[in-house]
Amino acid sequence: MRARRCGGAAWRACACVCDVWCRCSSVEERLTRKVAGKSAGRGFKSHQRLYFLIKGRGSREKARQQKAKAVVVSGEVSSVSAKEVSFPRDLPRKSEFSEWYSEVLWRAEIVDTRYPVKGVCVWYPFGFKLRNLIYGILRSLLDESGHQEALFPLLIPRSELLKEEKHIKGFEGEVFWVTRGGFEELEMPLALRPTSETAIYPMFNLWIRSHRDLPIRIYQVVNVFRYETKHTRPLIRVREITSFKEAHTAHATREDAERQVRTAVEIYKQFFERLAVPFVVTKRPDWDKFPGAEYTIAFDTLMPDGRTMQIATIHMLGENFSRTFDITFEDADGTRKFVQQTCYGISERCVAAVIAIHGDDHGLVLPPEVAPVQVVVVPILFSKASTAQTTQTHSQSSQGSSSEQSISAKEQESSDAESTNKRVLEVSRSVCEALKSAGIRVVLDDSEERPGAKFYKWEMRGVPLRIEIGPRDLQAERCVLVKRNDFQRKAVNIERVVPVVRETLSQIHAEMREKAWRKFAERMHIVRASGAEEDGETVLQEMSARVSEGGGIFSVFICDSEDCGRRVKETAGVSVLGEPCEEQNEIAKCIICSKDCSRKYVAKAY
Ligand code: PR8
Repeated sequence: MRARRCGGAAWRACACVCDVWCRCSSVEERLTRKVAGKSAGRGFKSHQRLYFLIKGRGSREKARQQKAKAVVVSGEVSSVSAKEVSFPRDLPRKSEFSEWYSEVLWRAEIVDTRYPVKGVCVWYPFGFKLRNLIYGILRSLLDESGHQEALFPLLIPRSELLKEEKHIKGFEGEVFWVTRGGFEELEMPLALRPTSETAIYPMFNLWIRSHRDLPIRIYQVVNVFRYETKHTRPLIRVREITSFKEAHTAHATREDAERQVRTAVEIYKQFFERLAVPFVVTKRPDWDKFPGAEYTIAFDTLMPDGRTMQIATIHMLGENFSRTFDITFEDADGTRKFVQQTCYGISERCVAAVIAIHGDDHGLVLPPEVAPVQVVVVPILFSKASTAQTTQTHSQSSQGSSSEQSISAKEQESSDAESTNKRVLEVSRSVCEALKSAGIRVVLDDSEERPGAKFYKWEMRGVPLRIEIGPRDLQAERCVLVKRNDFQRKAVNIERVVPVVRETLSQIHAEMREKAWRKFAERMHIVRASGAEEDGETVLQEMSARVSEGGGIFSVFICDSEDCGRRVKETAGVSVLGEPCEEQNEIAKCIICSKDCSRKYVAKAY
């Protein structure tokens, strides 16, 4: 039976262009099914469908252009042999970032975008493990600094959501509404939380009575929904943010709330350092702050295409929400006061940043601390064919003659090869066990695939370290370590494998961090101060040219006004990120209006 073809977003995203529910869930499975001529109960008849199955998520146009190069251009699926399949060596180069990014997401099994709702995706188990390891760091940093994890409802009554005027003004265009329950219209429509201030603060109103209840520092990791109208992109701009870590705090004094803002900045710095993700920290312009905040501090990183991505924000709410939700406490002197509040958030963009910043032409490169598999052990065995061939020769010759002499030298070789293979496997297993006992996430790949295919698979998944053990290594009692970040190899005595692996994993982190920050610094452009109006024009032109050459972050004199922010966007295509949070003492003329001002970072932003 022919399956229904998927429509809308799912249709565009569908890897095999057959139907959205084709269930070819993993890369290997797709390949196996294709080779076996099966398609999970769905018919892949045309060569073009097969092409998509092999090649993945290219556009139809791309498929047409490359058809001449396709592995199979006609005929039935079952006629394809595994050897003929060029998949999956054709990952787009990282320099074609957009294509590379979407290919890597499914080839490395991070998320599947075929779910038939625009802007939402499904985490594969491997991707979810990566996500959980990353969020594990965040959770431990928050727990260690006095935060407590809680969980609030997804649904927010309309009356609560509308209470804070500026907040709702900022979010009204992004809210998904639940208006019916079964057959009945709801008396009070319910919003799917776009963020949880208006779910949490009515409860703060009930929980906070006295100064002894303060400070409160809670966080939750939940899904929130935002009806994004801009182009959606997996993990980067989604309508269901599945991994929204939001922290909310309440304090007795302004100073304590300000201190909390600084603490949050420090927590986020540590978090991104552990992911080896470089960033700048800026205070957003007043016209671009979080709806309902007094001010917003943001972390931005630089993506490979030269655009910045906001990866975290910290908001000083002051008394804006506590006045609206009447969150008061009795101070030590008996007076009633409004609490001072802050909130700060991070989404799955942190996972996107890790993928985008460290990945290369071979796929993911993961920082060891968050890699779901930190080490893969690949035994290099004599091929099955070479061991089986001689066995076959033996049985044939035994049928023809019973002579003892028919046991050839080849047979001897075969049995030697088999016992060497056995030994290689034993040593590989023991290396694995030793690493596992040392708390290292290790996998032994003793599957039937050839070493090249295994290398490819684990490189795509960003496994930081590969250990190869082959027959020659056995004699020398060593194994070979291959680092994913630079493919450097080194031979290590098997006895010393655990400490050397540990050292090498930390070395990999340090090297990844150094490389990421170096590349980041290379794309930070300090634009000289302008003295006159003509200078401003030149600066805008130069910036505009640089943006199209490769982007980056520009440090430039521009004032705080929204008009100047809009002008710079129109003329040079860059947005104002904000004022760097590090100390600044330089003042010069705004490149647009010539007023005195401090430096701001500007960039083409996601
Ligand atoms: C708050 N309230 O909500 P924020 N897809 C992926 N990530 C996103 C998206 C999206 N559509 N929109 C925002 N983010 C505050 C703080 C509770 C916690 C990411 O703040 O609206 C961005 O990285 O600034 C953003 O910095 C972060 O969520 C927090 O969202």
